[in-house]
Amino acid sequence: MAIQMKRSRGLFEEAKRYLPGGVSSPVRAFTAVGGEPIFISAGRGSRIYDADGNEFIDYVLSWGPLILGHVPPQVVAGLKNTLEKGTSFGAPTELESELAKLIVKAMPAMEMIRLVNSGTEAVMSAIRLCRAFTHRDRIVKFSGCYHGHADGLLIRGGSGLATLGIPDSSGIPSSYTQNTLVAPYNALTAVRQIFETYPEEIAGVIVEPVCANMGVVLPKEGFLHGLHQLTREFGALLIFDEVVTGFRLSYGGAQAIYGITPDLCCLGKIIGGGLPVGAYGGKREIMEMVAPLGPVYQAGTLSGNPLTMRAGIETLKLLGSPSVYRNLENKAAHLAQGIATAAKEQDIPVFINRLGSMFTTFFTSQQVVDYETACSSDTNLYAAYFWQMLEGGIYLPPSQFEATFLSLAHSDAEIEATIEAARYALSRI
Ligand code: HOZ
Repeated sequence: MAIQMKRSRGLFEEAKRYLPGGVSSPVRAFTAVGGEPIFISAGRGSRIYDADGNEFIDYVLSWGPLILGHVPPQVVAGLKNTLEKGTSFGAPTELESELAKLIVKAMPAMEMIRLVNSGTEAVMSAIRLCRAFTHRDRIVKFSGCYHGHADGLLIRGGSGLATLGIPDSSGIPSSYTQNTLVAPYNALTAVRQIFETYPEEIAGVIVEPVCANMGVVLPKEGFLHGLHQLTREFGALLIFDEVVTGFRLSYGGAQAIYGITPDLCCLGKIIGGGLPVGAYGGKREIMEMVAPLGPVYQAGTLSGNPLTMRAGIETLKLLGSPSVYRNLENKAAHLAQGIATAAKEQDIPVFINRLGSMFTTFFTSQQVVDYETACSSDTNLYAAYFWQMLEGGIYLPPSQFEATFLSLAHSDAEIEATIEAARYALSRI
């Protein structure tokens, strides 16, 4: 039975008249899976409801921030209370320190933080700071790692670029990217070669410690430690982009799991509890270079606004107990195993990369360890799977190169229903 999409289609036609591609962010247009997007009208717990009245179990969760599910009561109550007192002052409030304190306590690498409005802004500012601190210009990034859409980083960046098959964005002067050096993810030897070519010119290495934006790809043993060592050896900084993984993989993020202290770290998503947010932070001596203390300028009218701060504080408070992450781990492990078994039953080769509550089902028989192997996936098969799952009431990311997320609101019964839906979907593609 086909889901109803009449109203969504009408809304999409209307949206396309005013918004490029009808969307505010490219992957939402469903280009990679064909067809047209559903328009969401509401969310509650693990569920979303679209404009045609269809109901789905949501595994996108606003691309990661909603680890508690939609409209968690404590966050909503906090937001209502704060809303009545004013939404933005462009002046300091107590809430900023309260959120900062929670973050600094959870991630000791961040001795001080600066709050911004998106992950893109956090990364862009961290790179500026990294260059100022080291008095060097070159940055190393990895193909398939996405660090937002700042000019200098849109080279072989995963996520929407991978989804749409765009290697580098147009509109960026080559002078903006000439200092960006790209290595394959998980390839330590290539990174050493780059350092040996430019021994005194590399300001820093930026990495998603666990990739979420070429689909989920895990670091090989020793890769992150190797990066840490190389940056020590050559006097560069190590920047972890934990916009997705911070407070997602564990309360202390990927850095706590792998036992690495980056020099700078970028956050977003979960720390805003579903409202627009970003943050960058690191060692005190580095952060003290940020204006007004130091010469690195960065500012924002809505940065640290009370609503976002309140949503972030309430969210982090609810994530404080280790049982939260055990619970997420158990559910996600069961779901990923269920999908793997269903695929095996149908003789469909899939490779599932998972850590904690995020995973990707790659339609490939290869092990996915980097962007190249991620690209070995059969994206047509993924698209067919996506639509079958949607028909079955399951909303997955509309791209092979994104992560599937779970929340605390997903019940065991919903996980079972999802496995059942996957079994049926895989038998039909
Ligand atoms: N490519 C983004 C997530 N990795 C999608 C953001 C969005 O469309 O909201």
